[in-house]
Amino acid sequence: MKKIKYSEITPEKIYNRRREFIKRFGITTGSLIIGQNIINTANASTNNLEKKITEYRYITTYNNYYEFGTRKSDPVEKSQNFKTKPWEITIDGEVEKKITLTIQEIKNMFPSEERIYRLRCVEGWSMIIPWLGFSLSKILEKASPTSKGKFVEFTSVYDPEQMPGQRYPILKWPYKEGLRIDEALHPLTTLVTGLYNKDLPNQNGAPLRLIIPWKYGFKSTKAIVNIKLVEKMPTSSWMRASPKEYGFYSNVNPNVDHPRWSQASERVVGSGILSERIPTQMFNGYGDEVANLYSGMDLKKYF
Ligand SMILES: Nc1nc2c(c(=O)[nH]1)N[C@H]1C(S)=C(S)[C@@H](COP(=O)(O)O)O[C@H]1N2
Ligand SMILES: [Mo]
Repeated sequence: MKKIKYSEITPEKIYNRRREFIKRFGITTGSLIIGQNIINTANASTNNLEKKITEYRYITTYNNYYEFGTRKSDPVEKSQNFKTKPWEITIDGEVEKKITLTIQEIKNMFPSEERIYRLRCVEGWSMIIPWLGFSLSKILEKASPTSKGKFVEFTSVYDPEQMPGQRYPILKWPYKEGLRIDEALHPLTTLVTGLYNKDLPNQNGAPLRLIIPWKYGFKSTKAIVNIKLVEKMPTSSWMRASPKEYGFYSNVNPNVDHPRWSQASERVVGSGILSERIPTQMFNGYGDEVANLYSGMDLKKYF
């Protein structure tokens, strides 16, 4: 076997060797990562994505994170000294039990598992990312939402000293997003603690971010500090900035164009020299799991 230099051992190499090991010995992902088996229903539809996982270098250098600047290279360049320790997350609002947990407490209480999901950005590109995380519903259940908790609002950290982008009014800071309670409780809605089997890099939203696989990427709030149950539909930062372009639902939908461009296809980041474009799928390919959340709704109106 060829000897590997330390400098060659990228997170991607470690990840691929682990997968090779899993394939050969038939050990499940869950048992290897966290010492227990998890039957992961949320992962049922992701198996066919495995072969096409986007390379680590693209996932971690081509980012949207306006707190660190609007260029794709800003997050990796400007977030490396961002402090994610100590870090607390509060779940409050319309709950019976308000809770505040450190990121370490969250990691201990809610074991992360691998979830390979496609991230489809509203700008028209996508990546397939091996996230580490757990269903948001797990942590919401602990707080016991009251019957008034009809929506969930997510808030990112506000720290202009560390986040140069927050010194400019590009968006209303802090970054906010929202989900309907049934969307938030759906098992695919994931709180992410890592990717490629490692902690989240700062540029991808450390220490805790969201991923909602059937919605455009901007719904996936990074660096979350507060999760609030609320009675009324929250106004997200993007809705506030441009309500005609960004709706509350923002489900991936090839039939509803952005006012300034088509949403019918997407460029797969890192898929060769002539970056491949593929047709965008309704609900980003997760329709079997989530279409029932919107039965009877006009998705052109509720975009
Ligand atoms: N706090 C915060 N969260 C954010 C953003 C942001 O600018 N600030 N950008 C969003 C957008 S537009 C996308 S496409 C995804 C990108 O996630 P990635 O960089 O991990 O691929 O993060 C989303 N979450
Ligand atoms: Mo995005």
